[in-house]
Amino acid sequence: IKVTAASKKEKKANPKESSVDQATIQMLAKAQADNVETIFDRALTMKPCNIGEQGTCCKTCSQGPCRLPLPKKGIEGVDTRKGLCGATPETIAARNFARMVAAGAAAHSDHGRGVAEVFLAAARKETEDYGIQDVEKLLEVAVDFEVPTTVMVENEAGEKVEQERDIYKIAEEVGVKALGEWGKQEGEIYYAKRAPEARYELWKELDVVPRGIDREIVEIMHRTHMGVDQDYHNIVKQCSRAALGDGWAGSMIATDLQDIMFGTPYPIQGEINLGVLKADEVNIIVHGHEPLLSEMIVVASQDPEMLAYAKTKGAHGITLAGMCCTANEILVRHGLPIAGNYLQQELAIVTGAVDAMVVDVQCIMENIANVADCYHTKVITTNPRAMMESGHTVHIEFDEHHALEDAKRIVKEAIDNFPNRRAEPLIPNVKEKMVVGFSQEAIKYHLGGTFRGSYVPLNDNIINGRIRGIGGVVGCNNARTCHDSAHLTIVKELLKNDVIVLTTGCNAMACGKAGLLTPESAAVYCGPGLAEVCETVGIPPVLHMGSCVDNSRILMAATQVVKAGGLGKDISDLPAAGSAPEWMSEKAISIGHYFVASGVYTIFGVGLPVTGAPRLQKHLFEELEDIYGGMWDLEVDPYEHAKKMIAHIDKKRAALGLDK
Ligand code: CUV
Repeated sequence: IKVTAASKKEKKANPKESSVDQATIQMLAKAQADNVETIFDRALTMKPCNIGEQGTCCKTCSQGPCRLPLPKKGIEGVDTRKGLCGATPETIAARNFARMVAAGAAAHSDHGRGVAEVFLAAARKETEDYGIQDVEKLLEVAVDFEVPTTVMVENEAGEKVEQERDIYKIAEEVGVKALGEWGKQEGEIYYAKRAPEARYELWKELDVVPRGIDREIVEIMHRTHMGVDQDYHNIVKQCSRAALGDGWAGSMIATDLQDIMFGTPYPIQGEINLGVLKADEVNIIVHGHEPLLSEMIVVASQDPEMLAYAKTKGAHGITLAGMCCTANEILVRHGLPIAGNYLQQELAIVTGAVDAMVVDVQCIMENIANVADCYHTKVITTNPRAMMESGHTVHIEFDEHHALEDAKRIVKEAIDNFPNRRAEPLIPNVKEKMVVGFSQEAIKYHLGGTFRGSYVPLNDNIINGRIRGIGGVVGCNNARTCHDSAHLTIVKELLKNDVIVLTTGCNAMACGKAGLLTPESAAVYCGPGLAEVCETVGIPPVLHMGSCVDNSRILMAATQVVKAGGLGKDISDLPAAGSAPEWMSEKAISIGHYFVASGVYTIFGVGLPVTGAPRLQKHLFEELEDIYGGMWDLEVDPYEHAKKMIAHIDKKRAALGLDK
C-alpha cells in the first residue's frame, strides 16, 4: 500500500470518539494504520473560522473581506459594527444565508432539470433506455400541469365520447411544461397549488409564490451583490421564493418524474453498511445523487455478459452498492444495498475492496481521489459539471441518449480493475437489514387501514394520541460532530415519546445502520402508542422516504395529512417538526428554509451561520413564526433538540384542542 506522508503537526482522530457506527470506527482505525488521512483527522487538525461560523464575514466585494464577529463582551447598547460600505452584520449574514439557499436550490433544481430533460427525451422516444413505468403517477402529475389526459372523439354512431390519450403524448406535454418551470419569468409554478389551500393563499398574500425556479435563484445572486438589497427582512423574503421553488418545484419535479420513469417506491427490504461489500466480487459504489446514471448502472451490473466478463477476471460476481443519496434512490426502488452515508465515503475505499467508485454530482469529497491513490480504487467521474483534477481519476461521460452503453463501459472499467487489488481487502463484518421505500403513496396504503387510499386512519391515531406527532428528521453528516450520534439520539428520543419519524438523506442511513428501519424496532424504541400502531400495521417507526430531493415527499405527506381532516387547515397547524441534526451542505439550508416557509418548525444541530447577527437570528427564529407559522431554531445538544421538537408538537396539539 502506498501511503500519504502525514506531517508531525497533523492530529489523528480517535476512532471511538469520531463515530457511533462500528464499521466506521473499524475502518477509521484501518485508515490510520495504513497512514491514510481522512476527514476525521483533518477536522481535528483544522479548526473552523470563528467569524465565518457566525455568518458575519463579508466577501461580496474586494474592499474586504470585512469581518464583523460579535464583540467578546457581547453587544452593549447599539450595535455599531459595520463593513466598509456600511453593511450591518444583519445584511452580511442575510446575504451569506441567501447565497446558501441559492446554491442549495440550484443543486437540487439542476438535478431536477436533468431529470426533466431525460423525461422529455423518453417521452419523445429519443432514448430506448428510459421509459414510463408508473402510468398512474403520470396521470396524476398531468392534472397538476394542466395537461389533459383524455380527448373527446366521435364514435361510429356519431356521438362524442371521451377517450384516454396516448400516454407518451401526455408525457411529452408534461415534460415540456415541467421543463418550462425553470425558465418561467412570470406567474406561478404549477405545483404551488398542490399545497393546502390556506398555505397557497398565504404565499400569495405574502407575495412569495415562486415565478420560475431559475429566476428566483438568479434574483438572490443579484440582490446579494454589493450594494443591492440592504434590508435583511427583504433578503429573507427572497430566500422564501427561491427555497419554495426548490421544495415545491425543482426537487418535487425531480421526485415525480423519477418515480414515473423508474417506479414509485413501495416498501422493500435492503441492507446497509460497509459489510455489504464482498471480498470475492467486483465492488462498484455509485456515489452522488442522480438516479439517471445509477439506474443504468443497476441494469449494466446485472447484465449476463458483464457477469461472465467478471468471471474471466476471477471475480464471483458484481456487487453494486450506493453511497449518499444515489444510494437512497437505488435502495428505495430496487432494494440495492447501501455502503454508507456521507462520512463513510473515504472509508469505503479504505476497505481495499472497492474496484470503482462512480460519482456524479454533490457531496463527493475531493479527497476520495487521494484515498483512492493509496489503494487500487478507480474513481470514475461521469458528469461534465463535476470533474476532478487528479490525474488518477477517469472521466466517462454519461449521456442519456446512449445511457446503457455508457453504464456498461463504466462497469467494465470496474471489472478490469478487480485484479489490481493491492492487498487482501478488509471489509468490516457490519451490516443491518431494513425496510424502506415509504413514498407518500406507500404511507397512504400502509397506514390507511381498511381505507387503503386515505390518510384518515393516520390522522385518527394522531387525534387519539397514540401518535403524538410527526418528526421529519433528515440531512447530512458533519465532521464537526460525532458521526451519526446526534441523528440517532434525536430519533430515539422522538420515538420514545410516540413521535413517528419520516426520514431521508443521511439520517435515513444512520437509522438504517442502527436497526431503526425494521418493524421489530418499534417494540424496542417506541412509546406504547406508537409501538401499537407500528405493530398493528407492520411498519418501522422510522419511515425511509428516499433521498434529499425526496424531502418533497415529506411536504406532500404533510399536505395529505392536512387534507385528510381533523388537524387544522394548514401545514402550520400540524403537530409536526423538522430537524437536521448533523447538516453540512448548502442544500440543507434551502431545505430548511422551504420547510419553514411551508409552515414547519425546523431545528438544526451543529450551528447556523446567523449567530453573529442577532436581529437576523431573531427574525428567523421568532418573527417568521408570525409570518409563516414555521420558524428556524438551533440546538446542538441532541436531547434538548428533541425536547424542543416535542414542545412544539405539544403546542400544536394544544392549539388543536387535542389531549383535553
Ligand atoms: Ni442529498 S446533502 S450529505 S447525500 S444528506 Fe447526506 Fe443526501 Fe447531505 Fe449529501
